[in-house]
Amino acid sequence: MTGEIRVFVDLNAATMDESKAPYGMIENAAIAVVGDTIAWVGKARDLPEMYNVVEPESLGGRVVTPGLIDCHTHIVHGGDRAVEFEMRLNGASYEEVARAGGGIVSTVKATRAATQDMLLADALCRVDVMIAEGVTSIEIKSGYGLDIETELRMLRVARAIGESRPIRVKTTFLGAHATPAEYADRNDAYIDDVCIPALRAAHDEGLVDAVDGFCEGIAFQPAQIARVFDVARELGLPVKLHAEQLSNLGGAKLAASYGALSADHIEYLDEDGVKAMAEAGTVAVILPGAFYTLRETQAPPIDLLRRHGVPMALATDINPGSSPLNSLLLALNMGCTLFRMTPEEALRGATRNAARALGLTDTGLIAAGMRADMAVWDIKHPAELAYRIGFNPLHSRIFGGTS
Ligand code: DI6
Ligand code: FE
Repeated sequence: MTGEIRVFVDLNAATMDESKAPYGMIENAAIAVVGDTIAWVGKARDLPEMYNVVEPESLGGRVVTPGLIDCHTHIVHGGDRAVEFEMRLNGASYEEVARAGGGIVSTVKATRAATQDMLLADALCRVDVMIAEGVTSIEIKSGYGLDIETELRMLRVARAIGESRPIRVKTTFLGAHATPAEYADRNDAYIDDVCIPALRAAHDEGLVDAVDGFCEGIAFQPAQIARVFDVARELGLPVKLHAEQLSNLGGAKLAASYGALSADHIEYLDEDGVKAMAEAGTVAVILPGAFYTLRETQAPPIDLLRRHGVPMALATDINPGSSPLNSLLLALNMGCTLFRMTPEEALRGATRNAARALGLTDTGLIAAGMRADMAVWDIKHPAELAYRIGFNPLHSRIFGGTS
């Protein structure tokens, strides 16, 4: 390892290492960083002599966690759906909203009309809120273009976000998010004419890190998702899937059969699907924001996931319709309060397991060899991160070893 050496002391390190105490907690710890990599972490009294070459930096007894990771976002999009939100609360039905041009259709229209610079400026406002909450990695999906050019533009914006801010971006192609108006009732034709060609073009341009789909009665059937996943496999891209959000079409089982990184939402997941995910090592991404916004009643099977050892991640699913949730900390609180996850499960869901859901092996954990992506908090116990509602105790963020 080469680069500047930094040594942090007077801290309690919630390393999230599962083999240690709860939260992988090391009290009265020290962390040595060389360049952008964690070189050593342990009790301060055990700090190796070789790191006594620099003036240690005191963190004032604060708690340090891995940088937070939001592993499921639609943070790039045009426009917003505030008026639709108001219509619904004034009694309009989902159908009346749709007839008035609401729903995903309205976001597609706004996204197609926006330039790359407009989409970037809009998204950066939301990304800055995430950064201010200690997020160091974020996943960003396409899926509001639903034509080749706009899907590519969304992914170019996602890449530009990673170049414009101290945050790591993993992109996901979500052409199979919805069928655009010009292909109404012609889902298969849309998959053939637009979705798959857009995926190939995006891959050729180096814009795609993973491929996703929306497997639901109002979106795409498993057989249609499989056609997109077959192309992803041909291109050597990992897959993930919006599955069992509103019904059980066997989406999670399909995703697991492709060795998916994750199956997301999964409110209607059954034990058969849980077992398939466990066998495939597929992460369950829990998305309380959509459940809360849509006032759903079917919670994801947290106990089944625990029993079968399926890793659980937690994310905002920030999108202008079903989950306009810009706070990963609030998502932690929702995961606990709405779905009865423990605060430790919630924090692991926004660090170690969120990294797993993105196929990242060098972050989400404070350990030697991992990227020095960390968050320093004005809290006494890590449970405070899920406990408080609408409170951001971030003191400072370290991204790639730099504050
Ligand atoms: N599931 C959802 O809840 C969102 N997309 C998806 O796959 C809905 C997105 C929107 O309402 O704009
Ligand atoms: Fe989503």
